[in-house]
Amino acid sequence: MCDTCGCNITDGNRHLLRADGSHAKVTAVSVLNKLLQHNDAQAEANRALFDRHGVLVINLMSSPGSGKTSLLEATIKALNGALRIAVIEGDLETENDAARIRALGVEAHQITTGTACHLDAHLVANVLPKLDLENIDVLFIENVGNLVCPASFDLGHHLNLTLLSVTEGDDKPAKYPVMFRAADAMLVSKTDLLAVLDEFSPDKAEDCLRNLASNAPVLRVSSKTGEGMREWLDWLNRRLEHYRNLRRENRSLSPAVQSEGRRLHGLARPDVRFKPVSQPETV
Ligand SMILES: Nc1nc2c(ncn2[C@@H]2O[C@H](COP(=O)(O)OP(=O)(O)OP(=O)(O)O)[C@@H](O)[C@H]2O)c(=O)[nH]1
Ligand SMILES: [Zn+2]
Ligand SMILES: [Zn+2]
Repeated sequence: MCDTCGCNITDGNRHLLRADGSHAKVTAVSVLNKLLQHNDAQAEANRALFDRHGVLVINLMSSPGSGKTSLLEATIKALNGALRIAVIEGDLETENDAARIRALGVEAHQITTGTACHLDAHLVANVLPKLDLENIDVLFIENVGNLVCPASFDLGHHLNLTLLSVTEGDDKPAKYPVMFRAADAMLVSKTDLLAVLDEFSPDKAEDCLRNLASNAPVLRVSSKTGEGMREWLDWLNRRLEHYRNLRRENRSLSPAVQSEGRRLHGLARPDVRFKPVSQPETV
């Protein structure tokens, strides 16, 4: 899919393909492989920066319209200043989501990806100079609405949060295992609609997740009614405490970046022989 649609090349990493020719004389697949190596190196640099400032970074992923921005709005309101939050928003087009967050008095920066259906580490790095990391406890990165690609790209974050709204069907973890296997927690969102969507079974959704050998917690939340917000905030606070304890020992957290998703991007097909690649340039 993405190796043919070209979504691996973003405004963040396009410069890596330019005139010096370093990536110009290789096959399309090995170009993509090199871009992924650059992405991983940039992600490590991003994470090291977050760790220096003690900022816990959470990547929010789900299909379009599952309620990511609404969850962030409800979270900001419920926290009522108890944690210092900042948000990076990823969408193909528009500043709408960042504007919604800013309306609540919270710093938000929008990345518009144009055609790319996921964020990458370079796109995130481009906005980091705008953030006052020393005065942020938790940075949420709302990824582009897409149930496949975002799980394949390390942004330098620490945790993955995957939303599944009750309007999407309870079999989504089975159909999109790449995304759900990556989740450090799965949020079943829009639970207020369960009253009219009796075909959605939260238990079945959880069974589908367990069938992926995941033991990630499953939280049920409605941003509209506030149901489940306490459990969600408890999870968030526990993860922040855990992260801070790790940082005291100079350790950190790494997300589960999905190699299967890379295969979907044509980067690790067993039938493809990669040319040797040099180490990424300094990032
Ligand atoms: N009933 C109900 N509707 C919700 C809830 N959360 C979000 N919605 C609605 O779902 C729609 C999409 O919500 P968003 O928060 O914009 O979803 P998103 O995942 O950020 O969307 P993209 O950024 O476009 O992928 C909006 O009309 C919201 O009002 C909820 O808990 N209950
Ligand atoms: Zn959104
Ligand atoms: Zn993609």
